[in-house]
Amino acid sequence: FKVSKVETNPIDGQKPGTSGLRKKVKVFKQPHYLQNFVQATFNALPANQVKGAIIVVSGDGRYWSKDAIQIIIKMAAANGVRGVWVGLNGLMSTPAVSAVIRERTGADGSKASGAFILTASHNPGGPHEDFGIKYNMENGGPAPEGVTDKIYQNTTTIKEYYIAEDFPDVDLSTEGVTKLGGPEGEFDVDVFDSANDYVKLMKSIFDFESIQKLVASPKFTFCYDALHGVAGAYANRIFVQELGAQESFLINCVPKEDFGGGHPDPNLTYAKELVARMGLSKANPEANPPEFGAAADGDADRNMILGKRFFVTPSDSVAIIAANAVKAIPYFSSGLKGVARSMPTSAALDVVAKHLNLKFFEVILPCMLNVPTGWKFFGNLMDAGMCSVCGEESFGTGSDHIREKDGIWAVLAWLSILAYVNKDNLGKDQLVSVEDIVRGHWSTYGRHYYTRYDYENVDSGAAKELMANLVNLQASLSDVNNIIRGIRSDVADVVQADEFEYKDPVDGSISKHQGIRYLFADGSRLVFRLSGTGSEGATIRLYIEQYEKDPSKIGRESHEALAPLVEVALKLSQMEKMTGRSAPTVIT
Ligand code: VG1
Ligand code: CO
Repeated sequence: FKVSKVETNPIDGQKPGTSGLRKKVKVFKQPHYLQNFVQATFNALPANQVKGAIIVVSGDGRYWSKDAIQIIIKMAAANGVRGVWVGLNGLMSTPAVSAVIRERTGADGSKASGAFILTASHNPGGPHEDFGIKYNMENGGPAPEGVTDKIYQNTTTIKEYYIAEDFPDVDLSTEGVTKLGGPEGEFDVDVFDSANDYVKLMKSIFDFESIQKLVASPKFTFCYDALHGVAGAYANRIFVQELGAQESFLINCVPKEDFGGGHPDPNLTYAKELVARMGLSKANPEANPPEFGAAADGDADRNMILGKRFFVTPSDSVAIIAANAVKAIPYFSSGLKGVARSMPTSAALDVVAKHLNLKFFEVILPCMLNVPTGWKFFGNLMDAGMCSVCGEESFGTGSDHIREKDGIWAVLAWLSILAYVNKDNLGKDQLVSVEDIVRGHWSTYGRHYYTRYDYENVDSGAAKELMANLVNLQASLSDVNNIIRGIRSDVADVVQADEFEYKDPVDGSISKHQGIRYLFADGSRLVFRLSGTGSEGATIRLYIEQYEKDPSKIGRESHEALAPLVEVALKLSQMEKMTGRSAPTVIT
């Protein structure tokens, strides 16, 4: 076949956000739109990661993925790539892509040097919804800012792209290698089921036998909701075939291009069916909920963990995993290298890190770091051997087994903890529940009351103004405290107010304006950020946190405990006046 050089012009707005370029499908379908971005990426990479290299192309299966995969294969061939690895039916979860880059070896011993991941994660899919693309590097993690900046620069100057137009479409529904001669010699497309690679990796981390014993106990019931995302392509294999769960424990586990019309975001608002099954819906009370529930987002890197009538905040989840990892998960048995969380994530993990250092397990070089949101910031720490377990309040949890957050890994981590604490209990009447584990954790470490308010699709101008006002206010702490006194008398004083700035301890790079922080004398916190993953308007995120050490006060309802801080946050930011919103779109 022949290579066509197609003339093109730069298209505005191709700057990748927190996790790649995410736009409406109709934007991606514009002539040259995807092609410009893909060529800009090839041009941004070192030549040896393109010419003669193997790249992975796959995604969460959302609408338009298959067309995009065929286009990228043709462009890869034309740019001198030697082979493309594609998940069966174009499906691969984001964590599986990371695992495949790091672990998979081709028939001839080759390794992949990077991946195009086609996902808009937790954003809805379908002809009128979102599509997305991001590039992951050789370490299996998202391209660092240096590379995404270069990609963006290239999109602003691009004049031509290369494509093998007469290259036949590849059948993505059959496993196997298609050998086709490329312009530069060999060119193969390898279609394979990444569940094999992923299961192999999970088995090297967790004790599947102990989880099987838990799952086999008739008292242990479970519900896993893939929200019709790509997690469904792994769920049956892992939970049913490997661990022996009943098929009826899985819901919405058939991947769909439009996620069944839903919003594939694993939280209490969007994972409605699971929330009802777990007995957490007031309108729809369930008489006998399962012991354990979990959900994933579209690309399966996020997770929500639930117990019977009980919600585990993601900030608590990572703290509890870290506190139990050494004894419950073989991969960590020799200790944690360090733990990290994103800045808006609660400090529950910090408290665990301090304890681990003092008395709990033998820990090698424990360190605790706060990073900006976006998984790429964790990758550097992991590559440098500084971090074993990390998490974000946004339902992201993971470890250094790969360089992405990992939804199914988090579920297996919780199953491992449940299996560990119940190992002598399986014959008894009552299992130690998820709720018991969390309450036990609070009584040891104290509780971080935590909530996040999201205002989605707010007018961009209004959102920017709200943020600018909050920054201006930070100039005088005494003014801030006067305003707060006028709102409520029962909150502590603000002792520090700033914009979060992160200096990467590994490469020294500095990321500024990573969130507006108000820190209170009692450890409470308000954080305001604008989302970098939306595709329309602006999304304001408000994070509210309060630490309670007194064991007699850790059992309150979260919204009651946080009411004073919520009121302060809304009035201080003039949320309703500036955005016209009297309530957030989503509360988590
Ligand atoms: C959100 C989350 C952030 C996460 C990012 C990518 O970003 O807040 O914690 O890293 O999504 O997750 P933002 O900028 O919208 O707040 V995913 O599952 O969308 O790759
Ligand atoms: Co995701």
